[in-house]
Amino acid sequence: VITTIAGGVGAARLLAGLVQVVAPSDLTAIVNVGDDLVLHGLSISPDLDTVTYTLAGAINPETGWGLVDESWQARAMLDMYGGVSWFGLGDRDLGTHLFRTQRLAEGADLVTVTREIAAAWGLELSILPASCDPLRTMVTLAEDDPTDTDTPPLPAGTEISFQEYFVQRHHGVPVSAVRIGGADVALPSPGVLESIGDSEFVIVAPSNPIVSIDPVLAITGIREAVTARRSDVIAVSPIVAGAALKGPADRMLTELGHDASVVGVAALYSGFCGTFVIDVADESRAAEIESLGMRCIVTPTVMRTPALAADLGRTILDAMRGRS
Ligand code: FO1
Repeated sequence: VITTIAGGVGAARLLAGLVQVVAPSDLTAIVNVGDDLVLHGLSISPDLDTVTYTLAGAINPETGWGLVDESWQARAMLDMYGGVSWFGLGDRDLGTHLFRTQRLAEGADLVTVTREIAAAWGLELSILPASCDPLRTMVTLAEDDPTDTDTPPLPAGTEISFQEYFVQRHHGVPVSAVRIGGADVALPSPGVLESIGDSEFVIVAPSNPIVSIDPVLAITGIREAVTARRSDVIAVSPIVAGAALKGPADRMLTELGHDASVVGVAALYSGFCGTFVIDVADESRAAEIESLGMRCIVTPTVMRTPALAADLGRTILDAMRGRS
């Protein structure tokens, strides 16, 4: 088995490449749940759903989240009532959250419910929430955030949830700190530590290091389990030529005092990761990465098409299987 530590869109694309080159039943994805939220009384797990929908070929290709062929009647009703509609839940997607919420209320754990959802989509890879316990990534605002049409103003120093930062405030306000709420008491889901320990190798997907990968590693025992496999851990940089392909990873790195470059990410990962994959655009930085004690692989990493994602998957396999 090959285990991938995953956030949302970048991880989902890589997994969609890997299933083209490895038997899906040999793949396990350990997925971030720090972005999860309860809204309208519903348990919503965006990264789990992004991975599931992408591998099912049902993701909305324009947004990278939510379902294709979506309609928005429920959201229109919320707008009519003056309800909470900043977090866009399409009608089809709502069915997933209704099912998850009901099954959790019946006493099923998040591993079971995630498996049921993946099975209904016909997926053979194993998608594991990093924890079944509540984990909440929280963001502290570095500056006053002025009001706009639908969000109230907030003073610098206010801590808000990840989705309030990412979606409600369009990740447009600088941050001064990120805290993974609940990480000190959350336990890894059943099977997570075993999967990391027993895998042929572990892939860290090109996801946001601070709000996608770190919330997984912050759960009791996971960072240690990954570190114990350091020489069998390969990470793909989410930063290419100093910029994030999607989302605020580059700005967040800078705001939190890191270098928004492949070298900055490699420095964050060097303690638990032995091989680091960078894009050809960053080739000139390879020696700096090797000076951190990591093997550096230079290859096209931008997964614009499923074929390019498969190529990246193949490069990762060759890099980890072709070692002496
Ligand atoms: N992202 C947005 O930018 N706006 C939304 O309204 C939104 C709704 C949403 C609903 C379900 C879901 O699974 C994901 C959704 N996302 C939305 C994406 C989500 O906020 C991000 O993909 C992640 O949490 C970051 O990895």
